[in-house]
This record gives sequence, C-alpha cells and structure tokens, in this order.
Amino acid sequence: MTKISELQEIIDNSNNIVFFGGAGVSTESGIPDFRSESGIFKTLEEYGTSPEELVSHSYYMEHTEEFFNYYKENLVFKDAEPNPAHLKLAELENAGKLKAVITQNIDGLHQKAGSRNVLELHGSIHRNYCQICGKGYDLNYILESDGIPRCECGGIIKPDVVLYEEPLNRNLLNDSFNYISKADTLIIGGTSLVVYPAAGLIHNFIGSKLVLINKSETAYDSLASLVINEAIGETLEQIEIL
Ligand code: CNA
Repeated sequence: MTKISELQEIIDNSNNIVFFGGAGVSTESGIPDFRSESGIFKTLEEYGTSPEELVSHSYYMEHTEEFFNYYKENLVFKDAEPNPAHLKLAELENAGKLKAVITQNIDGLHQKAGSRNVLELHGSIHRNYCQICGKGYDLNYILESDGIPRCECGGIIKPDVVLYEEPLNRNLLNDSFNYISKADTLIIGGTSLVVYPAAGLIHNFIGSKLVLINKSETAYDSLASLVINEAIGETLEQIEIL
C-alpha cells in the first residue's frame, strides 16, 4: 500500500478531521518558510540580527521603522495564490469531513482558497489596527505607506500578527484545543513544530489517526500513524473526496 493510499483510506474513514499547519503549507505558493534550507532564516545575514529578533515585540518597539521595512519585504506576499494544499483542505471542509484549519500562517491563503473555519493562531497580515484609536486598515494601506504606517489620528498602525514575545489569543487557543481534542484524525502539515505554544496543541489529540506531512522530519514523527516526507500540495492534490 502506498502512503497516498493509506492517507486516502484514513480520510475516507474520518468524519472529524482537523488540520494543523504552518509555513510549509504556503511554500508551494511561493512564500518562503522560516526554517528550511532556502527559508527566510537562512537568507538574513544582511540584517545583521537574528530573524527571531527582527520579528519580536521588543524590536518592533525599539526599531519600528526597520521592523516595517523587514516585514514588508519578507513577510508579506500580496500576490500569492492558494496551492493545491489550501484548495483540498477547503474541499474537505465543504464535504463536511474537515471541521477546522488551525494555522500558524499569517498569509490568509486558506480563506482565499475557500476555507471558512480558519483559526489563525499567529494573526493575519490582512488585519491592521491603529494602536491609539483602534481603526482598522487593510494590507494595501500598510504596503503603500512610506516607513511607519500612521493612522489619520497619528497613531502607529500595527499588523494583527503575533510577534515573538507576544502572547497568543487565549480564546483562539482554547477553540483550537477543543477542535483537536474532538477530532478523529489530525493532519499536521508544513510545520517544524518548534514554535510554542502552538506546537504544544498536538498533545491534546486523543483521536485515532495522526498524520504528519512535512518535507523534513519533526520531533513528533514517532507518534504518528502515518508520516509523509513530501511536499504537502503535491500530496493532498492526489486525494479524492468521495
Ligand atoms: P517553519 O519553522 O519555517 O517550518 C516549516 C516546515 O515546513 C519545515 O519543517 C519544512 O521542512 C516544511 N516544509 C516546507 N515546505 C513544505 C512543503 N511544500 N510541504 C511540506 N512541508 C514543507 O514554519 P512553522 O510554521 O513551523 O513556524 C512557525 C512560524 C513561521 C509561525 O509563526 C508563522 O507565522 C511563521 N511563518 C509564516 C509564513 C506564512 O504565513 N506563510 C511564512 C513564514 C513564516
């Protein structure tokens, strides 16, 4: 039996699938991840600072203009389109098999593919709020601003993205725990599973099938019923929905 047919069988026999993913889900859409060989973390010598620091709350507070330069150049890919992984997950939700997509991504591609129940643990580049009056702004406004984006009231507009050192939204985390603890199948894909507390969500899974689809190995491979070390878009594209 091939790994794809094993995955097909698991999906055929599941009615409460939850997907938990990360940056690797969007690499086939042309958005680099953080930790692969070609990922953002490897290409940052030019900034002279570690990438974790560049996307940290303290860097944002102390070097706001440099933060926005880095953010716009490296974290926002406005023209990216969903790939077969996003599209198949949306189809699985439409078919009533998949209950939630829990993502660490901030790119909004799951929604663009048609997924409705998307829990964005690390926020979204598409939502931006003035830190003084709370007025919301879209992504274009941020991209078109020179330097630090400012609200009409003068406040700085901060992307609704969770930076290192910032806490995750407690309600979202609780909802994610609930979805995962009720799932019969948890498919984890495109995440190195090293960023906490998001990665810790896995421990709440008590269903029968844990599937890991990741190009490289993760610390959780030994817990999985099925491990596929291939590209997630190419993998999910081969799944048929009955
Ligand atoms: P990561 O640590 O960069 O890990 C990505 C993982 O995906 C690696 O283990 C890769 O081997 C694997 N991978 C890469 N491409 C594929 C593929 N096509 N198919 C299967 N596996 C693949 O990313 P995580 O999400 O684990 O780390 C969490 C950070 C990265 C979160 O805070 C994200 O917000 C942040 N991030 C998000 C985006 C985005 O929104 N698209 C992009 C870059 C970073």
